[in-house]
This record gives sequence, C-alpha cells and structure tokens, in this order.
Amino acid sequence: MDIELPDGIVAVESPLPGLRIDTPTAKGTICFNGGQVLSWQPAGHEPVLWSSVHSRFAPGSPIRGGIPLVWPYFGNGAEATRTPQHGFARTSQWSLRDATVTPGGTATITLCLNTSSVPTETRGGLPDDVELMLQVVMDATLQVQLIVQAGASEITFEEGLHTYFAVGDITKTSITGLDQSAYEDRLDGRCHTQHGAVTFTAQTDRIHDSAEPVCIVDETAGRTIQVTKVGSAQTVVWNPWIEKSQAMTDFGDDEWRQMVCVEAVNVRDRTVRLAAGKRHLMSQTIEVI
Ligand code: TA6
Repeated sequence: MDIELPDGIVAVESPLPGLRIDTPTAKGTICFNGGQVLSWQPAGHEPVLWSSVHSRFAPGSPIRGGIPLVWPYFGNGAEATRTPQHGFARTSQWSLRDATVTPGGTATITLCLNTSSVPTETRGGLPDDVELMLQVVMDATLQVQLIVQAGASEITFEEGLHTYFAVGDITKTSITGLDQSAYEDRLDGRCHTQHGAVTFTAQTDRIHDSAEPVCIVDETAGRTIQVTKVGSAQTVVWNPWIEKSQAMTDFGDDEWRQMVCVEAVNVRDRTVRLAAGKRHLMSQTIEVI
C-alpha cells in the first residue's frame, strides 16, 4: 500500500484486504472489496451497523452487511434486466486515495473506483472515464459520501448507500420521519402514503419519496439512530422477514430480527443525469442520539 497510514488506521488482510480504524472516538472497518464500510462503533455505544455471520468474504462477491454501495443501478435496473444485482460498484476492487486522523480522533478515508478498471461487459454501456469516490468520516458520527465525477460524456445512473443497521428486535423497532411520504411498495408494486412511523410485521421493501432525516427507534436496545442525508431524494426501507431470510444463503434464518436496512438512494424516477465533466454528491450522516 503506497499510502502512509496514520496512527489509528492499520491495513488488514482478513476477512479481505481493507482498513481497521481505532481512535478514541470510534472503531470501524472498511473493505476495499466494494468500497464497503463493514463496521462502525462510536465510543460509548454498541456497534451501529449489522453484518450477517453467514456473509461471504470473497473477492468480487457482495458482502452481507455494513454499507454496500448501489451503483450504477438499483436492483436489476428499471427494466429488471441488469446483473449483477445493485450494480458493479459493490463487487469491484476500490483503491485507497487518502487516510487521515485528526488530533481529536476523526478518521477520514477516501477510496476511489475508476470505471476504466471495470470490464467492458460489466460496465453496461457506461464510459470508461467515470470516477467514483467514497469519503468516509468516522468519529462520534459516521458520514459517508459517494461522489461521482463524469468524464467526457453525460451519464445517467441510480445510486444508493444500502446501510444495514443493528437493532435489538425489528418487531419492537420503528422508523420515524417518513410520515405522509409517498412510497412504492416493491412487494405489491403499488404506490401508498405512509401514515405515522414505519413499523414491521412482515417482509418490508419500500422506496419512500423523501429527502428528510429519519430516526430508527430501537425500543429493545433503548437507543435511537438518526440518519440525515444530502443529495438523496428517496429512502429505501427493507427487512426480509422470515421466508426471504431463509431463502438467502448468506443470511441466517433468524437474523431478520436483528437488522433493518435504511438506505439513502436516488433510483427509478430519481435517476441521476450528470452532464459531462460535472460532479454529483450523495451523502448520509449517521448518529446515535
Ligand atoms: O434495498 C432492498 C433490496 O433491493 C431488497 O429488495 C433486497 O433484494 C435487498 O435489496 C438485498 O439485495 P442483495 O442483492 O444485497 O441481496
């Protein structure tokens, strides 16, 4: 690694090459496979991100947990024809651009991915001169910024920070901040309006049309996690519940109870159109309040 790492950040090789952050303000791990934040634990709190104990850690495979990156399309794309699911960013090898730690213990890590490093057939028509940067600022809060720099041509893309949060019991967890938002229920394909907090009694997979902050209110753990966003017009809420958990090989049959995905996204009618040479930023900031 040709970047000199500061005190508080060390290179690791297991479970995959990446970085371990350990400062007075927070601990965490980031994996170069997928440019994925795997864990974050602010000082004085329990871990905030969730990962499956069944997750596969193999180069080129998605990792079940932390903050997978969704880019350049969501799911299998608007036409439901594209693979791999959620795009190639989360299965590509990202490079370390910079790593710093302030005297106060704030760690800032910047990773990058150039589409020139992605096989033509995987790029799906995207040009080879697009640069993605992921900036992770880790201390008492976790800020994750996905920055897309267009090259010589206009590009369109969907994007998401597919964040897995650890909760004590999903049946005693609610999500506030989405009241009155319109949402697409991906299970019945219809549009609805949210009334009050989102609660969980079955598989839940929704795209809320909302740029607003949300709170994950975890009654069992007695904590609230706030997620604020910049440059994200929608929030996806997902819990696989029982049957879908049993159908996923990298997800424990009973793990559905201890997690919820709340995702800052721009997808479908909020697809991003970026002019040649321009830059787009989407970020989320997570805090235990
Ligand atoms: O963001 C919700 C979702 O699209 C769900 O439909 C489910 O497929 C989830 O993503 C996980 O996708 P993955 O490809 O990581 O298994």
